[in-house]
Amino acid sequence: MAKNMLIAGNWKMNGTHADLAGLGAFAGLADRARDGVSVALAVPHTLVFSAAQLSADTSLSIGGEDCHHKESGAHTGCVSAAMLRDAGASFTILGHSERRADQGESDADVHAKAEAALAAGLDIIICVGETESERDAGTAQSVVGTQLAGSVPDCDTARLTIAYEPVWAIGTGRTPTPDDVAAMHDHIRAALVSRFGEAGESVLILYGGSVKAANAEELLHVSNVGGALVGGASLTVADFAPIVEAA
Ligand code: G2H
Repeated sequence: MAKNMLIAGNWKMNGTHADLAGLGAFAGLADRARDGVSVALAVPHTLVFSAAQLSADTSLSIGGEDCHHKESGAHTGCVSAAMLRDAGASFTILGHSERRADQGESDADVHAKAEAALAAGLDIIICVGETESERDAGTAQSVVGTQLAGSVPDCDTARLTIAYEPVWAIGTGRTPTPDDVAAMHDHIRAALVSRFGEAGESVLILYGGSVKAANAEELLHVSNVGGALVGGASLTVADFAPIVEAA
């Protein structure tokens, strides 16, 4: 039986309202995806409301790329989970390595944000992944295990997705071998089952890092890969479509 999958785009700090002219084509991909395949797009905060309005009544889910851990207050420049929800988001990415690196987000920060997002009604995609030096040192699995333990809150696992994104593969065009992806996804699955019991078996574990048309088919069929988190190749429907179709 074909497995359930999520193909999620992550526009990062890209896109203006002019780019939403193509959103109908993304929604069309979601509507035409095979049974069991969900399609989502995380967009900059400025686009969430319009993207959610434009994709209402389609199968495309719109989400944010981060949220603050507090509901409201004196946090200039920040956006709360409730604000994302109010704008029409149904999920948010949390703990992306770019935020862990650029904003110094810790596992505890991601944990607090995740609890806030869930409380506001957002589903969560929590990102984990090792750096190149950690992989070279042979500590990739323990690094990812620590990130999982510290970042993932106790929660309804139906609202939780994990994205494994090796930092050295993000935006570089380099990807781990299918065997390396399988080893890490199996490791993450074991950690989820140990933490959540049988419920941990059905949490989707996405692979992220330079996913594109040329490697999607191979990566999506690896053991315990439940979809992809796609950055650069989610910016145009022409690049994104073959990835959805490979799922
Ligand atoms: C990893 C990924 C999306 P890209 O960050 O989250 O980006 O596909 O550009 O490597």
